[in-house]
Amino acid sequence: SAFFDLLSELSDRHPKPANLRFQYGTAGFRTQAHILDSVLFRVGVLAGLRSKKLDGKTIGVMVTASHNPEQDNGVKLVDPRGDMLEAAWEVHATTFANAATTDDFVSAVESFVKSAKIDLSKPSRVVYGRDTRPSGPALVAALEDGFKAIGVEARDAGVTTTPILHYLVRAINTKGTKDSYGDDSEEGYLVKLTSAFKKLVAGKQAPPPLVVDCANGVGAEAISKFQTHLGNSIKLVPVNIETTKPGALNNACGADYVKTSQKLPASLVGHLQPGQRACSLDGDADRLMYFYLDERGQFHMLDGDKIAALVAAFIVELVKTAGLDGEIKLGVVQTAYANGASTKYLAERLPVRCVPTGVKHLHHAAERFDVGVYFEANGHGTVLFSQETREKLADHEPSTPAQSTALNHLRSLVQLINQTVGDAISDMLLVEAILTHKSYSGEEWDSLYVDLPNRLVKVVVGDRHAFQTEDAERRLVSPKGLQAKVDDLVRRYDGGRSFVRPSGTEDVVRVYAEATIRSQADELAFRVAGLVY
Ligand code: 16G
Ligand code: ZN
Repeated sequence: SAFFDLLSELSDRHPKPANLRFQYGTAGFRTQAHILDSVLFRVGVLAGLRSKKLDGKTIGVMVTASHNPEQDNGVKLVDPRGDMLEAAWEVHATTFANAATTDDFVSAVESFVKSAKIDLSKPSRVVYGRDTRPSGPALVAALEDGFKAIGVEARDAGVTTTPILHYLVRAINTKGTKDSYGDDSEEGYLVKLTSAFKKLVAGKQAPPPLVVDCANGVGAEAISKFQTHLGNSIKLVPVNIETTKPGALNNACGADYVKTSQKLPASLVGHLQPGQRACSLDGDADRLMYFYLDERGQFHMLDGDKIAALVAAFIVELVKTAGLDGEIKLGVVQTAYANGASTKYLAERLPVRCVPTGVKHLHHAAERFDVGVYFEANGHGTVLFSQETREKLADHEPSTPAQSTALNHLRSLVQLINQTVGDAISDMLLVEAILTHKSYSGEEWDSLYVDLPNRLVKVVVGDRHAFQTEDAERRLVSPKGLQAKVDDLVRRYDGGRSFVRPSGTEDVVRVYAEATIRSQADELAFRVAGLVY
């Protein structure tokens, strides 16, 4: 047919490199940019088919490799509600990407269309964006060829952050309905979030300026647009904003650098004043890490766990003050990497659940609560308000001025928080609003609880798939007998905790350990790693 002829002709322009295997994993497809051309083309085709399958609902495609090096790139699909691609379709993405030739690809599409019962006469719509990577434009061109092959009505969101793209998808699909998520434009997003922030801090003294490390990525452009809308409600001081300087992206800066090296972004060394609050975004602005230097110039980091503690405690308090205690069920979702001290702090205040690593697991578990707070220690997270809760907040009649104020704050939080996915800038404004309400400095926020010393080690093994876990990755079921040995070691350390899990993004096994004393946490990690090796 004409459809498959065009598909075949365009596919020929994007041949798959031989001897390479691609996998749609937790972060979509992600690898060195120069081998991704065929993958982008095929993802364009798949996005179009997914839209047709969902009756023309708009699908999102984001081209980014987030915190990874500049020479990498990647691509991820976004489902109509703004959340991640349904897991069942990850397999189809992988199948498409690995078809060896154009003929193989076309027949893979043909048989998929049949088995998934896709009506090719349906409309298909996609909105797509990319980060600032130099490889972006060429990869987007390949993606657009994929759209062309399917006849997609494609909307180019240009260079944008991952969370803005997720927002756009949800806003487009809810446009004109009672669930409207906001105007379906970048301007709509900025207005929605910044007006909510201004309402939350109205009448309060603006905090001292906040230094924002933009990782030399797309967050830099977003931050400057935010500042325009925020006026003098808060002063942001963006640094690492060189989005066109070769090699600068995520280099010695950004949320991942700060978290893994537990250091200041290199450009801030000698420049950040003691006590001054600062935070880092990652390369696509969906992760956030706060930090400050104490009086002695010592570095302190406020990671995703600290953000979860601050945010959850604040919402618990507002719900109580609003007179909605008992009516709204709050909960927190963490992974095994959450610092034990954060879990203890949170569990004293609300239910805490632990799930396997990866945003989709956290997001789904958080949806089970009326208000679900989820954060990974690495700084990715958000808060989800269920439909019923949003309606309850909108309709509830307060009976005192105090109740009314708290209720209005909760309503503003619903607007301020990007509920489609973790959003570093939305989360940053959330943190700033809470610090303003509490008149907390970074140091006071930090003292909510004291982190247990911890250590993360990666171990290169023959076959990481031999390592299988249960209980949200906290225990090994195979290799047989290994968990008992880990347990044996852990028992010998005061406050000891350790787990072993295969990485989902690298060919390694990760070992995490914590203990009451620094040297013991290190020792435990290295001894457990010794068992794995
Ligand atoms: C991916 C996940 C992230 C997780 C990380 C763990 C998403 C969108 N991203 O980047 O949430 O923390 O993988 O990596 O789910 P690992 O399996 O190599 O430890
Ligand atoms: Zn990211």
